[in-house]
Amino acid sequence: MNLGTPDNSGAASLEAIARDGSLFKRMAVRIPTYLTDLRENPAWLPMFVLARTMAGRRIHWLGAERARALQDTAETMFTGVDRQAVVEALRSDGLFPGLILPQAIHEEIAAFARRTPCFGNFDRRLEFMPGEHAEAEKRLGRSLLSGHYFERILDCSAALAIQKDPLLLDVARHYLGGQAKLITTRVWWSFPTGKASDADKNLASLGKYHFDLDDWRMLKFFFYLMPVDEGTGPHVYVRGSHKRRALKHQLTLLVGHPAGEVLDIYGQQSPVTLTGEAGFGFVEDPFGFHMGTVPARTPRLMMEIGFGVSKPSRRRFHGEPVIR
Ligand SMILES: O=C(O)CCC(=O)C(=O)O
Repeated sequence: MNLGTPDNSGAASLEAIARDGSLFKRMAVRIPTYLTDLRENPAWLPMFVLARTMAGRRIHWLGAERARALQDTAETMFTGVDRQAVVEALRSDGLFPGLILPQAIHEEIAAFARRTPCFGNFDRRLEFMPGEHAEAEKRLGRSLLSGHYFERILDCSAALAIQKDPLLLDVARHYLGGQAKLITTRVWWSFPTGKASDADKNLASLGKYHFDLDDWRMLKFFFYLMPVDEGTGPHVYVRGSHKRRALKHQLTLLVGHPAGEVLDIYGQQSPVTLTGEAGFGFVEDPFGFHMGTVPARTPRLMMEIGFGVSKPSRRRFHGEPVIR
């Protein structure tokens, strides 16, 4: 057994302090949001602690109700998509990458986004027109990695049409259980910017594999509203990582982990980089590791419709953290 020399253990404790320091920095940006979540809904705490463990999740899944048939008999815009095939792909891979929006729908949302001011880095004080990103960075004196619409997106009828599409709720009920409900609707830009801070990347969920812990069970539908290639910050999902979890990824406060560590455990061949034309959509179980990437060349415009099983938070509905 190697107990280590005094020098070695000194170095090890320095390393541990540095690690804790960086852990604290990574968590610090989210702490105001966590405290507000706790104040708004005390049931958030047991979820936040236990939903990262496989045992806690399995117990919660036991309470999943049978999916009821939808009351809403409206036509879906996703013609030709078989709900059962989507649910089976979600169960096996955590991902189904085969949804396509009608052209009129994605064009209407993109036009709305181009003419509507958005909020930079989730901060309502940093308002700018998306077409004036470079000028806004100069005017505001800081890099702007993301631009969110928050509740403004509810003024766009095409966005509401996707949110209310019966296929999405039907998939959610058959995957998450009969309690499934809408918990998020958000549209945002990710911008190429050389100087984004780690805190901004962390808040925007860009550049680091992580899993989501906003509810016990969740499903997220994502849609690209403009074409996304390798230079547009594509989303990446680690196939299969939603149904198994290394102990070190259960017994940790952090949801984000380095790529090397994630891929060593869940498989070098597992990441799927999702590129596609305007209108391309996919649905994922966000307990699986995933991330957005920072656009290298072209801004990305994306929509998310999320489902969960607990009471939704009004603030989180549009993806808004608490910024200090
Ligand atoms: O911007 C992206 O592609 C990632 C979004 C994300 O990670 C999330 O919503 O949890």
